[in-house]
Amino acid sequence: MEKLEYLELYRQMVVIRRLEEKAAELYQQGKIGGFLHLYIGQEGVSTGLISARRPEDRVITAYRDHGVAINCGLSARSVMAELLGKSTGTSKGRGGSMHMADVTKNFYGGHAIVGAHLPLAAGLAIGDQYLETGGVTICMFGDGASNIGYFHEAVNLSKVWDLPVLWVCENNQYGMGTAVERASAVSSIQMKADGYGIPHSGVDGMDMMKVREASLDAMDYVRSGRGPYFLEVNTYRFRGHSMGDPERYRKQDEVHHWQENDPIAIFGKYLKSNKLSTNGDLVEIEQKADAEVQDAVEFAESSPEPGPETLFDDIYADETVAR
Ligand SMILES: Cc1ncc(C[n+]2csc(CCOP(=O)(O)OP(=O)(O)O)c2C)c(N)n1
Ligand SMILES: [Mg+2]
Repeated sequence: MEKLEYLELYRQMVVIRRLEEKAAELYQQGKIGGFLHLYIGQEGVSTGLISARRPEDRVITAYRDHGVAINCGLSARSVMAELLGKSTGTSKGRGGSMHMADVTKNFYGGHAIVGAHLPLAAGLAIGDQYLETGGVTICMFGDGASNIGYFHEAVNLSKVWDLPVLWVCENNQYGMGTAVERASAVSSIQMKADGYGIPHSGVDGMDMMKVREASLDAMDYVRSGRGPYFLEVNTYRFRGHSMGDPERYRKQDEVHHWQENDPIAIFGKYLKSNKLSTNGDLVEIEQKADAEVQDAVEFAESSPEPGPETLFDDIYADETVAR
């Protein structure tokens, strides 16, 4: 990578962090409705992973999706407007936090039902295999999703048909308030791939560069036509499952231990020790990120809500568009 590409990845991580800190504030002010699941602490996962994709590769994820949206190239403005339910949002204000999406950027959302998007990922991959586009589908999901039937159906068929899909489990140690070992027969989630004959590996998700390297290798494997690959990324969410989680299931010492391995700080240190940036460069990026987020809030707050006349839009596909 060139120096500017490294700095761009730092920028993405900081924008995600600042955008979500702001979203938490707006939620507390009652400006965001519904659920709000923050990605804070996990930014290194999607940033490293999506830096390894080519434009033809598709991305699909669960409801902890704001960061993934930013990494896929959706603007801070459109993400913030969606959070506020405004018509200028990525899903015209109809989806909210859990339903960011933009197919023009090959980002297929944003899915609220745990595990339900894994069969959709297999479907996207069948399309690419059939049309020989060379595209790979990157499917991100949580540790909790690996206990769901959909997971097993989709992962199994992906190997039966050798689909071009990269399964990425973000093991953040908990599914809501339940620790992995209380819900999963194996706490190393990647072992589940053995049951379906799919090669797998694990990587430290707090180190964005390690995630990027592991993702580049995994994407090469899938792109070569050898079928699916399974990557487990070990990570941690610094905040509760969603806003209002009293977090009685984990100790503050544990949270602090992980916070000491902040993915943004780790990457900042990497940039400086490899002489890819100075402290001044990083401060400048952080200030620009603050300004970008502030602009996104102003844009979202001044945008209109979806009009009642649009209530029945987007319920059925337009036949002419679908073809
Ligand atoms: C089928 C289904 N069952 C239960 C829920 C409620 N639920 C929402 S999030 C969640 C935990 C999922 O944990 P994980 O997959 O590890 O993702 P994380 O929140 O840690 O990112 C549950 C059980 C749901 N949304 N869908
Ligand atoms: Mg989890």
